[in-house]
Amino acid sequence: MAEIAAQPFDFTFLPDTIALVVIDMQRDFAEPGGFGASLGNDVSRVQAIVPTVKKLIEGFRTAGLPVIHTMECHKRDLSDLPPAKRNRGNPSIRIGDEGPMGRVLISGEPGTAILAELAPVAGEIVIEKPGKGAFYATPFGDELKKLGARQLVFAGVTTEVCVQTTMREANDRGYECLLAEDATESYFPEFKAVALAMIRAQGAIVGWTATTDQVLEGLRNA
Ligand code: C5J
Repeated sequence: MAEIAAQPFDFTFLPDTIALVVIDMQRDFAEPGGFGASLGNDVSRVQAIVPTVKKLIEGFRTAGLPVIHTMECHKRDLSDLPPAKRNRGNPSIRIGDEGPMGRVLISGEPGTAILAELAPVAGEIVIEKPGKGAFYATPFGDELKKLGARQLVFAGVTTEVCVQTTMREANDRGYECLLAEDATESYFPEFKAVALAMIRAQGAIVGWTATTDQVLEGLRNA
């Protein structure tokens, strides 16, 4: 067993069964004119973590370990977009509408793409998901089983929405989950802080947290 120095205590893993899951590092959440900005959010907070997410991805690639990317998006005919999701809130443009980067959060549109700096390389799994959690209505669970993954390191956005939802779903399915604290971000700093605290509370009730450097050091020592 190898270890990553983490909170609330060290995270143990087998080098053969660990994978990185990068949640929704899409232009729509990180760039002006996208879905995140349309809800009134400051997207510069998401842009700021890009170099750290890149470093984490490169560490997994260098170690020959799997990297899985998720994208929140919907079919062109909106058949997987419940009206309750489309009509929620008061965005300046709604999911499926034409925006400055194409149709908002629609599969294949420019704004839906993963940021160029973090783009998947050949062979990496990309999961398109219509919900906040990556297991709902996707092949994510089957892909994890095929990989034989048991421990998952998480990065991406936003901490308290898609990242936390997916971590909780994974935790309930028996995966041991660690969130890279500096490779995740929220539009609301206070929500990020509370989400990290919730995850590791009560003896890692949802999972562990560690910095990207701690994760990479654990991989190097494995
Ligand atoms: C949101 C996400 N916040 N990826 N999506 O709508 O967290």
